[in-house]
Amino acid sequence: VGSERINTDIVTLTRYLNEEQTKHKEATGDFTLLCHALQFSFKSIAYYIRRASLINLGGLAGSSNVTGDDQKKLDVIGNDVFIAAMRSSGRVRVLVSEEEEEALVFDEYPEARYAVMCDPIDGSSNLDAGVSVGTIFGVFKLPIGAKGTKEDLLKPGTELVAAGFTMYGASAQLVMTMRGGAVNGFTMDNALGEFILTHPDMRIPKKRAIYSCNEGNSKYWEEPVLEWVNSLKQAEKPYSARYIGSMVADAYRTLLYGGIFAYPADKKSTKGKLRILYECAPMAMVFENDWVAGGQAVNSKMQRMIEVVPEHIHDRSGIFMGSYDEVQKVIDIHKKHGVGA
Ligand code: P6P
Repeated sequence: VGSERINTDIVTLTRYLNEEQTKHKEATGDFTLLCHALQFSFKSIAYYIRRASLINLGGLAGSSNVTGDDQKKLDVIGNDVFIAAMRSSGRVRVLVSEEEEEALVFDEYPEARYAVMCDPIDGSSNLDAGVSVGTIFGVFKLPIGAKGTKEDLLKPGTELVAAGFTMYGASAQLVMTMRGGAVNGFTMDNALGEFILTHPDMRIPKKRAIYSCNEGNSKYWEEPVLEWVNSLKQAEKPYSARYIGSMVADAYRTLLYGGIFAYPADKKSTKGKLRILYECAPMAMVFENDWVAGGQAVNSKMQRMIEVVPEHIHDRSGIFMGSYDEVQKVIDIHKKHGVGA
């Protein structure tokens, strides 16, 4: 060991959650137990993804999910792992998953007070190419007396009590935030089997000349979007283009480096591609939760993404999210075209 002392005061996710609970005198511990079940599902999915190519979990499972994506074997396993972890926690009443057409209601826990939505393995079409995929999740607390139906999830992101995502890259990176709290990043230490707090209180840079969108769709883009992208390319110092095609990977880079990620609604996908409940709303909470991280997230009508209410559990939206100033550029151009406030 050199002169510097090794940090032995490690903050694991488990410790962080337990300490957070002590800050809320009225806490019953239910939310903490739910978060421990979330933590277990991330560790378990990370395990399967890491072994996928070794135990032939790559490739298609031969089925397709409600939104028509070809289901990869890992999608199915990730979904099963997530559902089992939420159900067995005994703290979840109703669960919406990208992989399930209907909401799952856990009747065996009529007193459970939480509703969870998730995309167990988002970006899975990239799996065989070794591109980072992730789990995106959000948590609502149900009102007293709620029956636990899918309508309990048709709420704006402003009502989320927690949201975040885990990116399965070189190591598993968890980014999560709780209502009114900071955005914290945790890195999985495989030796310890623990998520370690490595990025406390994440703040997204106010601006950065990086834009992230699939320009293969530009033929279908509306005029304001075309003008916005062109303005970045023609800037005195042109922007860099970075697009991975896996939302959690593009989101994580944008959160760390700054810039903007966009998946606009367009003439082909008039409601957009990304799903409100388990992609757009959780990401919006991470990027602008009470403005803590300092970013912005808006839909294609320039409404705050976190205020948008889905019409059904698999409803979609356009989204622009990232550095405050970069999203403001989009808002200002749309305003010039009469779109938005
Ligand atoms: P495209 C992955 O399928 C996903 O849902 C997101 O993770 C990603 O941001 C987007 O779709 C990529 O879509 O049309 O660019 O391949």
